[in-house]
Amino acid sequence: MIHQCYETASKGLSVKGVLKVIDCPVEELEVKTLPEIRNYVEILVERVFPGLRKRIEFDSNEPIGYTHSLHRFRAFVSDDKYLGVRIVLRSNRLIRVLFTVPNGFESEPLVTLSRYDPSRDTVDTPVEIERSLAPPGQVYIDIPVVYAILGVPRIDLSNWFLELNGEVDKPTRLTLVDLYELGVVDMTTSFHCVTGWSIRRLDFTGVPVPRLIQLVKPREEVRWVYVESLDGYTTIVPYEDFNHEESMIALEMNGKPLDTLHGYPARLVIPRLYGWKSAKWVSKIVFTRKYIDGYWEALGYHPRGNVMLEERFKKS
Ligand SMILES: Nc1nc2c(c(=O)[nH]1)N[C@H]1C(S)=C(S)[C@@H](COP(=O)(O)O)O[C@H]1N2
Ligand SMILES: [Mo]
Repeated sequence: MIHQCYETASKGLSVKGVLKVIDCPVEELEVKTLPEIRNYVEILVERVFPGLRKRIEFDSNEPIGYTHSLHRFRAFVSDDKYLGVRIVLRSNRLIRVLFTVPNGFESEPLVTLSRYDPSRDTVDTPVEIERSLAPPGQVYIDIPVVYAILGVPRIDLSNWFLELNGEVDKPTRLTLVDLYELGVVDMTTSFHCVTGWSIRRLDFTGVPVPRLIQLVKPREEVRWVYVESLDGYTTIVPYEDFNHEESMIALEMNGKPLDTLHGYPARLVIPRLYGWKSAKWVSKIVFTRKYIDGYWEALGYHPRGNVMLEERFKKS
């Protein structure tokens, strides 16, 4: 059922009281009903954290595209302390379980911990968005859903910079004026959230990423781009997808400066990857050879997230 797990963490998750995440691929189990899933939660908690006194409570569930669903439970170890349990299903197969371990939680998992290797999950050649059709498992809606998992940060423009550093020849710090002076372009694109909604057309104005790349000159070894936002949100993007002609640091949406809710003063827009890679209120971009989980990647979401390949969750 479970052979190995990964231990991971992310700074945004720690803000939410999560010390670490134990992420375990599960050899496919067939499930038909929520009570069955709940039974498996008991078995899986016992497998990974044996002997903990526990009471399992259902929290919530939701579809992720047409093919996947996410089911959240709580495994109480005392009256008020619980492990978060996230179950990922593909159709009627239970394929992954993640335990969110809260601060101050004492027990260690009794499983082999290995190192997650993102290269195994990114062997497929990236596929571009097909403009005429909705991507697999997505439905078009009219108005983007606003997400701010760590809240909407307060912005003080006199103190705001976009920092670009890491394994680069020219670490750089740009103000909003500097970004405009680099030259902005207009782009109309579709946008796709991993939960299954898409927007057919959004008009963005911003700096194409390749222009920033020319400026900072990442070294040859760079493979990943780790993005940090003012709210503490983080995500990771393959360098190849980041340095793509359609990727931009957007400053305007639909002809106006970005709304605060949509990431003012600057957000990333990478149309061919799921929306969680398009970090809002972006403040720092780090070029690195090393893979690091961001907020959602630490919760089992895919290192790349190519929309046409339906890379919703990690596979290995
Ligand atoms: N800082 C930050 N950026 C974020 C998020 C977030 O919660 N915080 N949510 C992501 C997700 S999951 C999606 S789908 C898009 C949604 O963009 P919107 O809120 O502008 O519609 O923002 C992404 N960028
Ligand atoms: Mo999303």
